[in-house]
Amino acid sequence: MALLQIRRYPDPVLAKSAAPIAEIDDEVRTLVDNMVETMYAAPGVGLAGPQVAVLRRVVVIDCGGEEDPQLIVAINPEILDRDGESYEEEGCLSVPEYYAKVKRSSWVRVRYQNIDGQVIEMETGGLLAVCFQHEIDHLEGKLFVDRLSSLKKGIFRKKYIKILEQQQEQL
Ligand code: GNR
Ligand code: NI
Repeated sequence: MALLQIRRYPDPVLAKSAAPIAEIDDEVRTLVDNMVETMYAAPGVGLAGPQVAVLRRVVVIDCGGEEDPQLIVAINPEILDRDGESYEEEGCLSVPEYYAKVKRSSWVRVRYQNIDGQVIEMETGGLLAVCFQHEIDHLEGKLFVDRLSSLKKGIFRKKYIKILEQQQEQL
């Protein structure tokens, strides 16, 4: 297994849409193993292909926490249905040190293939529903900061320039 480099905004790969996975072969299985390792090492509760510069429709999620890990590997994930509104603080491994509340659906029904190619349908709410929406956005080249109001996006840009500058100084 290997740790992958997580791309950060404004890396252009994060704005591209990812292609469906036609066949779950050894290459896909190795990618998934490396994404899982990278997500846990970060640490994060999710990771999508484009964040590691792989423009394929694969996401890994674990909203279970250290005590009770609940790994989900979702290939070609789709949101079939959604309902309600939630407004929770989000962060992103590709947008370090910036957090903001984002409007999402509070309930989703999703469909995906697991690592064995079985089609899974599941309904969920809470953090897991937010995570599915956040990760599937990555597959469309969308980041949570793209969902902020234009006023908040302006504030984000100013703050983020400073965050990046500070990180440069630390290198
Ligand atoms: O680690 C992560 N935490 C998080 C918190 C609230 C809403 C979404 C997330 S996903 C994020 C990891 C990540 O960037 N996935 O793409
Ligand atoms: Ni993210």
